[in-house]
Amino acid sequence: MLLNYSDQIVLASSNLGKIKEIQNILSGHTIVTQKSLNITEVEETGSTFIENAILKAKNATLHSKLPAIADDSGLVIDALQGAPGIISARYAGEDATDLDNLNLVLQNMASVPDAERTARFICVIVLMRHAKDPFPLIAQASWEGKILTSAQGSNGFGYDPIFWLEKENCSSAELSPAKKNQLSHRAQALQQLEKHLLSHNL
Ligand code: ITT
Repeated sequence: MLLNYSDQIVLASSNLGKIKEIQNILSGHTIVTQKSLNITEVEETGSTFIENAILKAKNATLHSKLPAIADDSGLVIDALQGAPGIISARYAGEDATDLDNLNLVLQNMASVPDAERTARFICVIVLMRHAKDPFPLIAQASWEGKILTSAQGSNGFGYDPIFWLEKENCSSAELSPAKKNQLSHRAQALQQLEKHLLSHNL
């Protein structure tokens, strides 16, 4: 099945921060959200980013009969043995806010020295053309940083205020949205996806 730039693609996400970034980065495509099609979220029962991204994309393409893109992402912190990882969105509990999650990371990192505060954002993007697509397009990327000892900056979402970027000398919440959309894990994964689309002639 061919995927043309004019085709609608469903975005299998309910996270407004992600939706805004993905719509900006994929501005050449026609993106509709799963919410606008009344598609309910699927439970993220996988134990890896890739499994959860496939679950989300499959659910959205099944119910919309349109190609679907999903993003499963999170923060992986070395000193916390990879936590919050795949449960980044619900680290402090099922109904936790971004602020609750961020504060729990700060608390759990309180005694960790600077040199051991290394971390990365991970993003896995999956595009499925239909629910039985045997060859989903998959792109994954990471973005290296360090965990700050207190929040700074107000752009972005999630853990951006505590994610320090050595090269940029600021937190990812202090980057402009345009700059974050050039550098981030999500930006890198979506650039790869565009390359896959071109190289597979899709
Ligand atoms: P959907 O499944 O509906 O897309 P979600 O928020 O539940 O939304 P995930 O399960 O992929 O999505 O969890 C991603 C979490 O990781 C997100 O809620 C943030 O806490 C964090 N995260 C991912 N990308 C981020 C970014 O660019 N900046 C800050 N935090 C990010």
